[in-house]
Amino acid sequence: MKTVYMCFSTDVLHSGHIAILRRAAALGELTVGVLTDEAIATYKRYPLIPLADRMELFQSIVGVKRVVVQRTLSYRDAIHELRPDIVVHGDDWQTGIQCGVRAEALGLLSAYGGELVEVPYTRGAAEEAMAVLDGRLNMPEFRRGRLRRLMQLKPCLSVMEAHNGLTGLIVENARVDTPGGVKSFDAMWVSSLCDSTVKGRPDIELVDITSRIHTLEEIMEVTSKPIILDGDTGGQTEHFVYNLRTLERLGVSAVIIEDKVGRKRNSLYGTKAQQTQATSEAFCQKITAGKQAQRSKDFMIFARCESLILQQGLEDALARCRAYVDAGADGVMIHSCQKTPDEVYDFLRRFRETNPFTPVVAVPTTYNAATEEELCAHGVNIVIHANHLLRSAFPAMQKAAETTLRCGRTLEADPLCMPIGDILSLIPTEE
Ligand code: SPV
Ligand code: MG
Repeated sequence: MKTVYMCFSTDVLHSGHIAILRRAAALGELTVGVLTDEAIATYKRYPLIPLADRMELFQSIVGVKRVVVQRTLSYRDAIHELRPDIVVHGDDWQTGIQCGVRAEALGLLSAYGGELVEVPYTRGAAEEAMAVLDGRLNMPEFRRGRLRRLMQLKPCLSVMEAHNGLTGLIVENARVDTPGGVKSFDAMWVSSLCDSTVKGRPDIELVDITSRIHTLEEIMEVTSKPIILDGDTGGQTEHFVYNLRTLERLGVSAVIIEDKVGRKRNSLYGTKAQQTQATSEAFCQKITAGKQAQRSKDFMIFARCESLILQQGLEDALARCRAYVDAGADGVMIHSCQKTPDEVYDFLRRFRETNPFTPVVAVPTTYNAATEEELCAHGVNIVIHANHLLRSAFPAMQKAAETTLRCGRTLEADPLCMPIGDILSLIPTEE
């Protein structure tokens, strides 16, 4: 009897899956691989049902001989360990993000005479129902808790800024095939710098909460990934406790507030701009009040420490961050505007002595030679790429404007632009 292998990432079984399982079981002795939560989270939404329960689900299906764990999207380990005569998969992986995985599997199978059987993928009523379920993932109750859950799954999250619906879609859908597997962003950062700049306003808490909420709504309307809001100073504590409940209700996963008072300026000015740090006590009170006001269990408040930005030294940063955690902060953000990550690494080395598990956020805008992998190895749990979609778009727009002015027509600007056909089909309609 031949041995057959199939791998599943789904957490809701429908008639289409049962049909393909029956066909696979008819080919021989069937082993089902169940993709880990971490592996699924690398290329699509994280599963609603955890791995152990999904394994049980498949174990109970007639025709499934055994169930194993598949740890990566790649079939390499499964094929090496099981050497199946046949791998079965839907033919939908011939294109799209999984086509590299398919090519690798084909190569590995052909090395020993194994065979790939592809079953036509049809989108029936059950798949439509699944799409509706997926569509519900942007509902606040699903989205809000997803950041906390991702932090439990992965040692370090990769977060990109989004400042409107379109950039939200870019962050939501960006995927790359790397030697380490398929990569996508884990969450979105709604930056005060970008949200202000895109409105032509300075980053001084001038764009009010109503406007910030409007930006959030625009992004949330078209995406499902978790959102971290840059809450600036959080404003007055009396207002912060109301505003954070609004954020919770919208489905924001976390707000990061910084320990400054008065006229807030962007941190990347360093000490060039006059800024005042809040007292540790006052900021702790704000954190505690926020945590007490919070209604959902999943929402998080991260405390952002500006001591390194304002050159107050490592000891001040450590004392403050420890106090902020004691006051109830779910994690800390240590910001730096140095060209190298050294002071952030020094901070982490010391901070981890007392707080081995407290989530730490870093924003490597100025020290961006440091990779996510390096930052993670030093103990960073969330890496925020804080302004790069806005900063990359602006030069292209400026160039298109100047080219048009210079030439008195737009022909010469065409190479800078997306083709009209592409822009028309960029946002699919539902009919
Ligand atoms: C932002 O993106 O608005 C931030 C990060 O607060 S920074 O610009 O580095 O201060
Ligand atoms: Mg900001």
